[in-house]
Amino acid sequence: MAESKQNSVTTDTIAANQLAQQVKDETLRTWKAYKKYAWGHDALSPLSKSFKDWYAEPLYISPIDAYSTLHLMGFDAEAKEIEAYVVDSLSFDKDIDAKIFEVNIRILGGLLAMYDLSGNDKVLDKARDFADRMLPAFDTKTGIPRYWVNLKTGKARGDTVNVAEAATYTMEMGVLSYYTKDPKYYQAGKKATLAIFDRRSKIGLIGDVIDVQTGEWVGRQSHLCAGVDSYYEYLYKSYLLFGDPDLGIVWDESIKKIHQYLADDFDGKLWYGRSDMETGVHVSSRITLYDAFFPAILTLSGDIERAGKLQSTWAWLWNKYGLEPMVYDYKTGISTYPAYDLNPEIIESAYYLYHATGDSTYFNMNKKFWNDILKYCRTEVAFTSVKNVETMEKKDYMPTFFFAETLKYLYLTFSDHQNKFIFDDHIFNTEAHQFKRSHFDNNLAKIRLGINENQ
Ligand code: DMJ
Repeated sequence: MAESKQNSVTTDTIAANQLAQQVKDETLRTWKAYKKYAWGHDALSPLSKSFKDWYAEPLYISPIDAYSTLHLMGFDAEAKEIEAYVVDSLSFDKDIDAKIFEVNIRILGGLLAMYDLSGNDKVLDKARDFADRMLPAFDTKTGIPRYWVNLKTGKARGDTVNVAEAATYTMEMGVLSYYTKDPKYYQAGKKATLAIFDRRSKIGLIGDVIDVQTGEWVGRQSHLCAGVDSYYEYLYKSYLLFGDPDLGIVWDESIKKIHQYLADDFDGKLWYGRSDMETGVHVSSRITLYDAFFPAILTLSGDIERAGKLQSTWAWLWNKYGLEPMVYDYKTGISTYPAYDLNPEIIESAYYLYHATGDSTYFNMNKKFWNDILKYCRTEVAFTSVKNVETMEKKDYMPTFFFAETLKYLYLTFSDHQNKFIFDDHIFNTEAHQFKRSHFDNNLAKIRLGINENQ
């Protein structure tokens, strides 16, 4: 018996190593395609073997997103090449209006992880320069940033934002404050977060869309779906990383309300739907694949049982189609937006659960998800999004987060047994850029981030 167990462990280990190697090989193949067809631009168009930029001028988003994954996988030459380009050739002095939420999690988050991993002071200078260009957006009556900011002029516009766009800044801004010893960044991010929480209803729920000047709710549905998701994610993760008790209080209050008003047992499965923020009454069963981040946060906060139950709901949905639809109504069983854009969330949650429990169910989930991605999204040179998970018709676009998140979480799952990556010493931003917890001393954070426990 002992021998056969030994053999089976060995066989499992070999299989896991092979999967990890396969993800690495595919990452390198995809990176080479980006370099060949899209170098210097934001994203690869894998079918036309061309590129797409988000704005009139490129911001180099794919490489900045790819760096932390290439580094983690040991592709040192490729990572160094990105670092050198960022330091020597990349200027953010561009007359373009950038979406503040997206560039925060991808560019500022990516640059800060690059600094955390490389220790290159010039990278930190770039990150600070970029954040300084973002900060004018936070100059509003509420402290919630406007939607767009011009990177050259600082002129901001867009007074209506969703909650994720309003308040997903504490981690990047906190890391920057820690390293620059200037609290202004964290204070701006925290002010925006508290501005959302302070506008909760009598029963303690928040809405989903807000006016940054008046502070009035424009959308009054409460949920944790796309458009809100990372607000909750950053409450807990930033609390863990910096030890700010204010964020801990907001998280504790919020998570109770989420379970009380949004959880919905339907057809033998656990879902989290949409409720009216004033009454708590369920108003919609429309969910998005982004919501699959939630089992990961539940796992991180120690709620493994609930995380496992929810994760099995998400795996069921994936397996219903063979990939995951972007928008789905769990009561009608219909997807109103059936695209799959190579998103990472369900894979991220399976990774957290596998690491926390060692249960092979979660390893096998990610093996299945990876095999489906290989089957439906792999192209001659890279991977691409899918227009419709019912027909598997392909789009011609590879989002930058495929490098940052999806490939990384797959690799981490399959290489978890190698113990090379110390999960407990890391926190990922919402774009999966990793930061070492041991780099952030909570006592120093109090000073550098301006955290005042008596506030
Ligand atoms: C990523 O850009 C981030 O994870 C964001 O928070 C929402 N999800 C996308 C990828 O699906």
